[in-house]
Amino acid sequence: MLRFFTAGESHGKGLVVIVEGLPAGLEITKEEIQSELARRRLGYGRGPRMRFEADELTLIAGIRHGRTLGSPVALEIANTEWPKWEKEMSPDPGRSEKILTQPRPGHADLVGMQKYGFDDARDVLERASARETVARTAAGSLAKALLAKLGVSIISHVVQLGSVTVGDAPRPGPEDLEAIDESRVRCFNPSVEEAMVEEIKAAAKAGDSLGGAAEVLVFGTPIGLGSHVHWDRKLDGLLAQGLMSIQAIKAVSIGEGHIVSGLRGSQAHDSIRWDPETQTYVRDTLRAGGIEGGMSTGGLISATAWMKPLSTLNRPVIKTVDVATREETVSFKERTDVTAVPAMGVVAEAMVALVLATEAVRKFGGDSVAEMVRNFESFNAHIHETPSASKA
Ligand code: EPS
Repeated sequence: MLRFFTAGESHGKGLVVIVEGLPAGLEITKEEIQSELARRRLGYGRGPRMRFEADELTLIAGIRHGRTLGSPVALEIANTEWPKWEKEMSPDPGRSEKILTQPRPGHADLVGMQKYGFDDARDVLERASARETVARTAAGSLAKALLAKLGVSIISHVVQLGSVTVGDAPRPGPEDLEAIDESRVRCFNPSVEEAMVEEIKAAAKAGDSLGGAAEVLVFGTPIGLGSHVHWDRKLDGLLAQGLMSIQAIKAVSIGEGHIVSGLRGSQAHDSIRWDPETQTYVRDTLRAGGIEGGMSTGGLISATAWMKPLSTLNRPVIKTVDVATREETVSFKERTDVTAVPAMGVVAEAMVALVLATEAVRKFGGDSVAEMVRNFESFNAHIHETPSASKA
């Protein structure tokens, strides 16, 4: 079984991630992981911290001479800002001189303080922070490398930023990722890119924040990841959980799930045809997003995640209460991003990769990548024998 754990606070010494269950012999380099971390920093509208905080990566365990050993992989991403925070975030006994008693609405602050019995919101917000997505992105790069061995590639693009959407613009293909990453908002439709940037500029001027949505597309998914047999094995459910767990995500749709619910059944499904040329079953539409009955159909997977506008604003206007006095106040001003939607797409790719790699390991198994690929090829060689209609 493939699983991963992250640890680390936003202004702590660093983040660590352990990925367990990767087969042996997977080629991976520090540069590959580092380049995914760099992609997560993209996007117009990020705060000043993106300029001065470097994601300093160290491969700690599980990789030797550029290949996984089959043992747990441990990675560390140091916070280069640590010297400034060493006293405030010290693990040694003591107490902060700057207790935060004004929980910011929309964050984990208040309920986290109540649940864990803290009087300092920093005890909650440090771990709730989306800085943790650095560790997920690093883990996701390993999952992507494994999936690539099965011919799978994953991209994302921003489909909404604030009130600007891409509309019916054509979907990008795997070869378009570079162009998407070059866009200031990671949007594939150049005609709306400027409007998105303008909306970010206007929100920044007003000290406000913006949400939006990114679609993740998966090309070349094997048939049959996930299962219909149990609620917690359904691939759409697993993807929804993975995406919803990203900080500030409030809605997830698989394929056109958010649209087809308003249509008639005759308009809401993907018809199936046999393609003699490729010797595969094909669905020409993407309404189910490549997943039927909780299993991947082998077609393009589409999953979209919607992010709320970040709740930390540069203009403190949202009402809250000082928990020390119970007096009304406004949410304190913390340096923040205007929007993180372009970066969220990269994190969403990582979560989708981790879910799919977990299911691929479950289905094809194998202690080495070579064994896993053999199992995968064997499954593929027989896939269209059942049902045997094509032979009739
Ligand atoms: C974050 C708030 C900001 C972001 C941070 C996530 O941090 P700060 O208030 O220290 O500037 O910059 O994101 C990252 C550091 C990162 O690497 O993504 C939050 O509260 O979630």
